[in-house]
Amino acid sequence: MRGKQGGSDLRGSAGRLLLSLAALVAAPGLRGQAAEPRPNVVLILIDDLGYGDLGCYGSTKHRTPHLDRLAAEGLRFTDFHSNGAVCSPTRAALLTGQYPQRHGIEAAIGFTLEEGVPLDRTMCPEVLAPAGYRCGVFGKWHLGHVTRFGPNAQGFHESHCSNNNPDYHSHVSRDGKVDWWKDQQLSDEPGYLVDLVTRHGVRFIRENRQRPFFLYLPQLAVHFPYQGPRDPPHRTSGRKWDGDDRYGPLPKPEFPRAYREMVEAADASVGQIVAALEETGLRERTLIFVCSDNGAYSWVGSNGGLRGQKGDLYEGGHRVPAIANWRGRIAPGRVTAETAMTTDVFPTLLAVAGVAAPAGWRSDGVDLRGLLLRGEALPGRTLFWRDADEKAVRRGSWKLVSRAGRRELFDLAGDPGEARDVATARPEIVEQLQRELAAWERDVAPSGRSSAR
Ligand SMILES: [Ca+2]
Repeated sequence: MRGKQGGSDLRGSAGRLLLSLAALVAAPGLRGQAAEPRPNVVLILIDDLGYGDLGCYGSTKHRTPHLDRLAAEGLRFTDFHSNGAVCSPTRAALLTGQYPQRHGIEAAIGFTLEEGVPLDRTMCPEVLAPAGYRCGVFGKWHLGHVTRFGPNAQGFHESHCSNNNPDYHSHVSRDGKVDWWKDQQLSDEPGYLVDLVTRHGVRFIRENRQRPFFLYLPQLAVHFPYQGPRDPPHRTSGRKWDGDDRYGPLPKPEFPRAYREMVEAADASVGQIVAALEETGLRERTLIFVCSDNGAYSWVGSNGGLRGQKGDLYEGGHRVPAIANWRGRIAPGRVTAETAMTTDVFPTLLAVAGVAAPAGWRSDGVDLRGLLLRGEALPGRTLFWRDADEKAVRRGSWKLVSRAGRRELFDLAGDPGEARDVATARPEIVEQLQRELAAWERDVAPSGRSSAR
């Protein structure tokens, strides 16, 4: 068929007519493409935000009108998962579209200069930039020390970032050093860190209104130290802040108050970013995606009744809020129970941008565009989490949690709180998930360690 109808057979008047018709059909599309620039992407990651921390996810403690509105005017996920239960693995998955284990990142990265996502791995901006995107990141990097594994070395054109979670006012990290870097060079500036992230984000939007951009805003809030905008600075340079003093200057009973102010500051930041998109006329040309990198610590935040907290492979550690908003493209008022993960973000951005995946690169995630734009169901698949000896596998509503030498099986459809272990009753499902886990571990392990880290 292909040979018969191919170009070499399009001879004579009939062939010319066919070519003319083809040109007529193609022309509006080509003109449309030329007239319409590629869409922008604003990716906002809120640090340690729990499943129950936003109004639109049931919080009665925090006022989050901007995120609630973004959800009401877009798509809200009820079954979205971070790849890790702590910061770095999820961030690695978000920007590479692959399981963090492939990059040797399974735990939170410390202050060592030797650990980070290897520079030879492909991150979103390295694919978007050649397609004409201006790429900026402002906030918490935490994918390796920025002087060695920083965002500019991974394709971002500009960055102003921390390695870790510095004091919100003094910008001193737990290692006793100022931690605020512009383009991988130490460059401190005064201000509450949540506001600095917003300020850089707004400036970036205004400066790049004439061309497509990818703006990644990994907010420092709501990770400790617990400091609202009006709380005092705490950490000073030259000593470590690794004991209980790492949580900030406040007595423990005041943590929830500061935490609320931080959630609300992150929400206000989202409001300002959206306002900047409105002001520049880019709202209809911009996909906004918001999610968290892991669950909340339950002594300050809420995981919405899920079991466990940050650091756990129960749902409270990795089921997180996620909101997609794109005025005119994503229908308002939708809620989806489709199961998605941070590895899905990269392939989704490529699809939205109309940019081909690089040769030889394969994502562990799926493109969510059909779900976002048309409400299409996602393909069935098995998802995996691992933090050293703690592991979890999810297929459909079944979830196997393996920890401390014990395997528990939960049916999340009727038991989202993982209260009833049915491993004994359903050994065949335990066996099947265990087999898939073993195969996944064999798959990710060999390339997970790099000598060039
Ligand atoms: Ca985190």
